[in-house]
Amino acid sequence: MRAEAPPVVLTLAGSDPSGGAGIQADILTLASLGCHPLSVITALTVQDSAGVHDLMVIDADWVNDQARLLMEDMPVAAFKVGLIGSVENVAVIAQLAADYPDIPLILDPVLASGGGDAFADEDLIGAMRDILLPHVTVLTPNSIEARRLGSNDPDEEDDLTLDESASRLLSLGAEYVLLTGTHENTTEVINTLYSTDGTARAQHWERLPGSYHGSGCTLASALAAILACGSPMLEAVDDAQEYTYQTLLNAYRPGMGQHIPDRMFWARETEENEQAP
Ligand code: PXL
Repeated sequence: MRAEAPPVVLTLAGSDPSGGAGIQADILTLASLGCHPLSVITALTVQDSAGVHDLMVIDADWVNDQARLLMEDMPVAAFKVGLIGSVENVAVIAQLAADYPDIPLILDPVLASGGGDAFADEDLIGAMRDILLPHVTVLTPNSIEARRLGSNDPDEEDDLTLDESASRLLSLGAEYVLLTGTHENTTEVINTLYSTDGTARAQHWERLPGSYHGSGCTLASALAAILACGSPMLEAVDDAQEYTYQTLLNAYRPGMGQHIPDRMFWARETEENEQAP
């Protein structure tokens, strides 16, 4: 028996039975990076690697009960939040975060599936803005999510620069914003970490040719895992991006839809490690 348990990370997210995104992506990522994953399901989807067919949101009392029981049992080192599903679930998660203010919370603001199906309406987005963002340690929006969350006026949204969106998200209460640039029209993918001290740190990544399912869930979970393991913020942001990039380089296509990042790339047999003594 091992004396010490690995760091425990609690993810609250939706189920993607295809194993590409959602809580399944979180569990794989957290385990791959050496953490013990706790998983509270906020919603079920009917989905394959090509797209989402249906969504059933879990009752907020059930979300609360799942999380609260675990919090009494185990010391949680980080929270990761993905698809939330309802205003009531936002309130449950905000109260959980308020009751455990020392636990870092990484929020991937999932507003739509990769295929564009809506996962959040204006009320839900408003609740995230007003009651959840004040508890967020790192928000990890893509550029579309950053513009939507950063503006409550759809006419203004398209004109909003990424710097302005990020600065609004910081002023709404997020401590850091790691804004990913996959959807922008740039040769390389530019991810930028904005922080409340006014700094912005951009990192450039090779733009890979495929279409991937679950890269955002992977990045946010990797960040939660690496922070839970004790890395300081800037190092954790570097390492989470590097890990995600490796999962995309090793992505595979098990079905007829998108590629799935290989969160366990290091555990696959390659010719190299087969030959190792
Ligand atoms: O990738 C965003 C995402 C998050 N969570 C669930 C999803 C998806 C995308 O389809 O289904 C449950």
